Amino acid sequence: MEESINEIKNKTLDEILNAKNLQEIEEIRVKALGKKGELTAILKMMGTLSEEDRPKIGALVNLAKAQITEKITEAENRFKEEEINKKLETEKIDVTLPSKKIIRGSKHPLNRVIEEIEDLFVSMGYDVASGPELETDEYCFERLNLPKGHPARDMQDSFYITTEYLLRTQTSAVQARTLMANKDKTPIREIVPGKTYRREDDATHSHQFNQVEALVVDENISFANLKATLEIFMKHILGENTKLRFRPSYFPFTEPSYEVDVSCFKCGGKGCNLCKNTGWIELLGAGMVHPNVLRMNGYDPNKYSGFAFGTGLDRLAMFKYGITDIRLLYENDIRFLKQFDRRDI
Ligand code: FA5
Repeated sequence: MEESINEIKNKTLDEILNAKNLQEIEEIRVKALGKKGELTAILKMMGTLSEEDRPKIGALVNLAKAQITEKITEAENRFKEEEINKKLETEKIDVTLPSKKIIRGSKHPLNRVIEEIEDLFVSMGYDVASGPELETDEYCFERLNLPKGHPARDMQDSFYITTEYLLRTQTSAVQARTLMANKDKTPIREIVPGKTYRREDDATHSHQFNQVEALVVDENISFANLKATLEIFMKHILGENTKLRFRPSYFPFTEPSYEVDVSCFKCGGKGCNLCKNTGWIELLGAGMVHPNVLRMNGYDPNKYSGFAFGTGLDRLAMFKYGITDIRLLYENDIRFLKQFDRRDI
C-alpha cells in the first residue's frame, strides 16, 4: 500500500510539473484529491487495515496530500501570474500616443457680437428686451410716427404678410411696445437685439439681418447722453481709438435725427478701400425720441425726453472681423465658422 501511495504521489507531482495551464492543474487535483480521487480512494480503504498499519498509512496519505496540495498551489499561482502578465502586455496603453481630436463647436460671430453688446449695456443698467418678428403695421410704423401713406415708409422695403401684418423691418418696433407697456413709468433703459427683414439682397444687404436698438427715456435726457453712450458702445466694440461723426439725417421717430459714422478701424481714418477713401464708415441711425412718439405711446413730451439708436449687427460683425460678404454669416459653411472657435478674438 505504501508503494502505491508513493507511486500516486510521484506520478501526480510529475503531472503537476508538466501541466500547461490552470485547467490541467484542476484536472490533476480532481484525479488525485477529489471525491473519487486516487488518494481519497486509499483513505476510504483505511477501515480494512490493521490497527498498527492504520496510523502509519494515514500519516503517509496525509503527507502525500499535503505535498501535492503545496505543488498545486504553487503551480496555480504561477499560471495566474503568467495570465496577469500576458494581460498587462496585450492591454498596455501608450500614454505618449497623440489623443483623438475632440471636435468642438464654435460661437457664431453674430452671437459673439450680440453677447458682447449685451454684457456692456447690462453693466450700465440696461434691460435686454425682445419683441415679435411677425409684427403689426401699428407697432412697426404707425406708433413710430409713420402713418399709412407716409412717404418715409418707402425707406424700408417690407415683406407684408397681410395688410396688417409684416416681418418687422426694424427693431424700433419694440420701442413703441415698451413705451405702451410702461405708460409713463421711467426710467426706461433697454436694448433690443433681434432679427429684422427687408426686401434686399447683395454683398452688404441681406433679406434677413440683425439690428440692436437702444431706447432711453427719462427726465432731462439730452443729446449729450446719446453721444456719450454711443462713444462708449463703439469704443468697446471697435477699439479705444474709434472716433464718431454725427451727420444730420431723417427718421420719422426721432428729432433731431443723425446717421452716425465711425472712423475706419482698418486705416484709422486715413482712407482705404474699406472706407472708400473717406476715412469713415456709416454704422447706425440715431436721434432724440420724437415728441409725437412719446405722446402717442403714453408719455408727456413736456416732462420726458429720450434718445434711441439702431445699428446693423451684421455690419458691426463684418467690420469687427473683416468679413467682406454679409451672406457668409448665413451660409453655415463650417470652414468659415471654424475661424471663430478661438477664445481671444
Ligand atoms: C433703421 O432701421 C432705424 N430703425 C434706426 C434708428 C433707430 C434710427 C432708432 C433712429 C433711432 P436704417 O434703415 O438706416 O435705420 O438701418 C439701420 C442699420 O441697419 C443700417 O445702418 C445697417 O447697418 C443695417 N441694415 C439696414 N438694412 C440692412 C440690410 N438689408 N442688411 C444688413 N444690414 C442692414
